[in-house]
Amino acid sequence: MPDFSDTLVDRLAEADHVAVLTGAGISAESGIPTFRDPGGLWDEFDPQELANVEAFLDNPELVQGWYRHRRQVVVEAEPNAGHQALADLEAHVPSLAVVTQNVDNLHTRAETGTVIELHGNITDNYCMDCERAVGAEAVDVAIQEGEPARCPDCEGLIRPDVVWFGEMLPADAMARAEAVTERADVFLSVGTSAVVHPAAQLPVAAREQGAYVAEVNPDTTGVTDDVHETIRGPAGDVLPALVDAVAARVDV
Ligand code: BV8
Repeated sequence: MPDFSDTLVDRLAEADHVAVLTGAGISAESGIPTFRDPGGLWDEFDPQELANVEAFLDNPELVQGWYRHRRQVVVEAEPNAGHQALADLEAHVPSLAVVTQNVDNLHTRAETGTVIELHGNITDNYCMDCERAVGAEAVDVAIQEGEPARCPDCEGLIRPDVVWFGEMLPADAMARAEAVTERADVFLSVGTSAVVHPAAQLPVAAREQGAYVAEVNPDTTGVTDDVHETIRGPAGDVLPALVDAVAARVDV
């Protein structure tokens, strides 16, 4: 049985506003590799080679191919018990917001009501020049022909609608994430190494404004020293048990 405290269950049962920051770890049990774990995405590739504009312009076909591969993994993946537990939690708290660093769409596919995507979404692509949206199939066809995928309107390079290193996060998503963090009574940090900023700052900001902050992760992270409670375990085990405990407390 995952070892969370009665305090956390009580705080969640009494909370008006709950915010949850998620990272790649919540999708690990859906078969999507994380970034920094052994065998993760960065094991194969150096982030400087792939997740930034310079790398993309230097070798668009490699980066487009990497995202195409990741899109295929994501499309074949299913939300797991951890995603589902967060969707279920919505029935037991007045307001829940999931702020995700993930680009895999799995919180949305688990039908969580409020999902704030800080780093974009891998299913969407757009032209770097005219910025029109371009379907993933246009990318797939071009790559199969051994060419970088280009915009059907202006021939500009097509890129995934994700935030690369050195790029600003979408202003509206960041503003919404800061707002739900600011008013949270309870803030959960789930499945993130908490090394990428500005997302990694959110659990710290939550604690500073008075939220009860707990972390769900098999390992220590960049915010382990900043949270009130650390629950060591996989999200797919911890979150369903936690939501069951909250439901039992709320529904009495
Ligand atoms: C920006 C692209 C303005 C999309 C990604 C302040 C301080 C230091 C550095 C900076 C700073 N401000 C800005 C920076 C620079 C940089 C940064 O943070 N660098 C770090 C690495 C030092 N940030 C930026 O460039 C951001 N832009 O701030 O613009 C600016 C710019 C320059 C300079 C100043 C200001 C842009 C950040 C977004 C970058 N894009 N990816 C894509 O291809 O997906 S980052 C990448 O890491 C992913 O998006 C991912 O979401 C993100 C975070 O990783 P995690 O999700 O945490 O995944 P990770 O593998 O690391 O950890 C998984 C965890 O899960 C582990 O802890 C593991 O134990 C756990 N786990 C495993 N299994 C389970 C589990 N947990 C639960 N259950 C399980 N079963």
